[in-house]
Amino acid sequence: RGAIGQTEVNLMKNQVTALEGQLKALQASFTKYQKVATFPGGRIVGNKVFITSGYEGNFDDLKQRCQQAGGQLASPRNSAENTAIKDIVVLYQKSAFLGITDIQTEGTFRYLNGETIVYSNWQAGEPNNDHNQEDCVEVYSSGKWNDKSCGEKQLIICEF
Ligand code: 293
Ligand code: CA
Repeated sequence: RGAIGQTEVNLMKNQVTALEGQLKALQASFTKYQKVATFPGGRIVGNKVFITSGYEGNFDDLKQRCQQAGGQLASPRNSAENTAIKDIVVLYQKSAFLGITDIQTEGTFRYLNGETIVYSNWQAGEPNNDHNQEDCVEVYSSGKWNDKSCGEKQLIICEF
């Protein structure tokens, strides 16, 4: 187990220089793709990207389409994420379904993975389970939430 020689040091210096170049290229490419992802109906919050295709459908349809694309229905965990979703609702002038329901237990709203929600932004008087058939959650252009029948057609917003 000898000391690291000059040859190894020079090899490593070359490798660091090569990696620096690759990192710079990757950063430039990433910056470009962030612009692509946000034009015009996308929003980036932290590591999450929220985006719509403009498609409208019922909850099961939208859930399936986000999953098929490798993401999931938008599931805001804080106000910054909710604002990003609201911005997209305003842009498309159509309410959107979230990846949140109380299908499992009436009155307990959960993310699609079964975790109970850590953040909410209900409109006053909601959730009211109107006609005893509202297990899904729509976001209004105000950003406020309303529980709504899962069979209604809403705007798709996925998160990746
Ligand atoms: C009722 C009372 C309304 C409310 C509505 C929604 C339906 O009609 O004030 O806006 O329910 O909660 O999801
Ligand atoms: Ca309601």
